[in-house]
Parts: sequence; C-alpha cells; structure tokens
Amino acid sequence: MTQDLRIGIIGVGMMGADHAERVARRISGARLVAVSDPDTARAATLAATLGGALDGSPGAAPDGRLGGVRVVEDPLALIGDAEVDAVIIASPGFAHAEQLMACLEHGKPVLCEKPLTMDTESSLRVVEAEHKVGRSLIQVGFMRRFDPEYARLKQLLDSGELGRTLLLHNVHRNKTVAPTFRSEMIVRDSLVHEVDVARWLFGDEITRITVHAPKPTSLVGEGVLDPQLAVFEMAGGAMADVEVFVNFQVGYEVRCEAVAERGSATIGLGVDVLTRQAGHWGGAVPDDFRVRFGLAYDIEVQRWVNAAARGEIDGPTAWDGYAAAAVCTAGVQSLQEGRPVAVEMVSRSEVFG
Ligand code: ISE
Repeated sequence: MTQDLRIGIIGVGMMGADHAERVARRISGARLVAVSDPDTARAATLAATLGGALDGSPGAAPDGRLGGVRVVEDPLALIGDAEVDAVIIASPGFAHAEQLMACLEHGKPVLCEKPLTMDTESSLRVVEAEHKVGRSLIQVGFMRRFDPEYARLKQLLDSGELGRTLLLHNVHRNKTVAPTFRSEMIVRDSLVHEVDVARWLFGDEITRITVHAPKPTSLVGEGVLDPQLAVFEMAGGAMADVEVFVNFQVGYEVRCEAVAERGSATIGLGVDVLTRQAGHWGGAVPDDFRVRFGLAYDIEVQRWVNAAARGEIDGPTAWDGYAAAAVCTAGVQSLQEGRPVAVEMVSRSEVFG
C-alpha cells in the first residue's frame, strides 16, 4: 500500500484525543480522517483543531498534512466507513466488545486501548472471532512494551546475562483519577498494565492472583480501595508484586525492578533534570501517562501503522488481551473476597488447535 493509512478514532477523551493528535501530526504513513465520540461537541472541536470544520464536515486541509477530519456520530458507522482503513478504539472498556467485533466483520485492523473487554468470556469470544477471520487484526494498547526502558529491560532479561528472572517488583502510581474510578477499575484499567508486563517479561502465564486492600487513602470517596497490593504467581513458579495507587497526589510514577539469579535491573527512575539546590536535590515527576509514555505511544502507533499497511499487527495480540482479562477477573474476585484466586483460562490449543 503506497497511500497513507486512513485512520478513524473512536472515543476522544484523554487518550483518544492524545492519539488523534499523534496520528494527525507525528505518525508517518497515516492520516486521521474521522473521529467519533458520544460527546459530539468534543469530537467536533478536536476535528476542527486537527483540520476539520466545526460542523463535522471534512474542512480544509490547511497544510496538506492536517485536514479532512470528519465527525462520525455512530462508532459502528465509523468502523464500516469505506474511507476508514484502520481504527483506534479509545472508548470506555464496556464498549470495546461490540466495536472489536465490528472491526473483525469489516476486516479492519484495530489498535484497541486496554482492557480488551470487561470480562474473560467476552474477551475469549473476540479471540475466537478473530481466529475465524483467519488473520490477526487486533492489537492491544499495552504501551509499556514499546517504552525504550521496558524494551531494554526485556532484552537484558532475555539475554540470560543475569541468570533466570525470579521476581518483579512493580510500582504504578497516578497523581489522581476521576471520582468515578472505583476499586474494580483500579484492577481492570490500571493493574492490567502490570499483568501484561509480568506475562511479557517472564514469557509465562499468571496462574493465581491475590489483590490486597491495605488501609485506604482518606483522599478518595467512601469505599474506594486505593492503594492496592497485588501478587501474581506465574506458571513457572516466579512471582511479581505490584503496588497500584491511583490517587497518590504527587504525579505519575511507574517503576519495575526485576530480580534475577545474578543481579537485578530497575527501570522507571527517570527524574528528568536532576537539580541540587539550597541543600536539596530533586527532579520532576510527570503529571500523567501521556507524558511518561509519550515516546512509547509514538513508537506503538507508528509500528501498528507500518504493520497494518503490510496486513499484520506488531504488538500485544487479542490473546494477550484475553489473558489479561482473565487475570483481572480473578483479581477483582480476590479483592472482593480477600483471598488468592486461581486464574481460569482456556489453553491456546483449545482455540487455535
Ligand atoms: C489509564 O487508563 C491508563 O491506562 C494509565 O496508563 C494508568 O496509569 C491509569 O491508572 C489508567 O486509568
């Protein structure tokens, strides 16, 4: 394919708007042509900023690069639109299953923000439906895999230089989240990233998960269990722990330390410019994931675009999304029941033969 990949984005809240800007201005070989959001005014404003017109019509192309961004009210119509070659889904998780199925029906490559879907069963249905189509169309937005620091950590661990990896210690903190972000969402929307990190770095499945709820911060609404402390048990016997704290107040912090037989490696200590001043030293803490993982998102979307043009994907698969959903389903149960819960998943051979 020599023409630009024409991309439609569903959901232009925080992450979708960030992707829209990325596709419109920084990704080569791709062009943003359509956006869809239940908040049509928000979609129209974004489209206008990126070259469309406020009434939802394509608008002028001011610099040849921007322009031609339409607002399509119905997300399913955007997926079926003949002028949309590929789709980015950044809508809330509960909308993903239907939208993913529509992408499969229309044979459109899709980069779907996590979670793949809200539960194990619907994720498995998506995996099976993609298998029926006969080619990989779905890539899941686990962007940590594209972060240069995580990628170097993975390379180091895979090289065997440190011996076998035994443990992972992870920290995942957000400055704040919306008051509507409940305890289960901390598992399905936040902890899910470390579920993928553990599966990816160990190259192994998680078989059991325990999610503890320590004394909650007083700075969130009644009943929200924040922070949480999760422990993953891997099939091969290794373990990972994760502190996830989404109302940390300070800023966005994501760290991972891998402990191996002959050494350890830590990533995520980035402090930007380190200052020493008036008897103190310090650096900056990014406000949110768009800043910390900005480069990872750029690499992720560029590689997805390049792969989609070849009719392939290049990143976490629908199966990875399914496995993460299965672990999070068990995680929510563990959080609610206060005990370790076994992860229930079908085997790959049951689906792929
Ligand atoms: C958000 O949806 C993300 O994916 C962020 O990476 C994560 O840090 C945050 O907790 C989630 O709400």
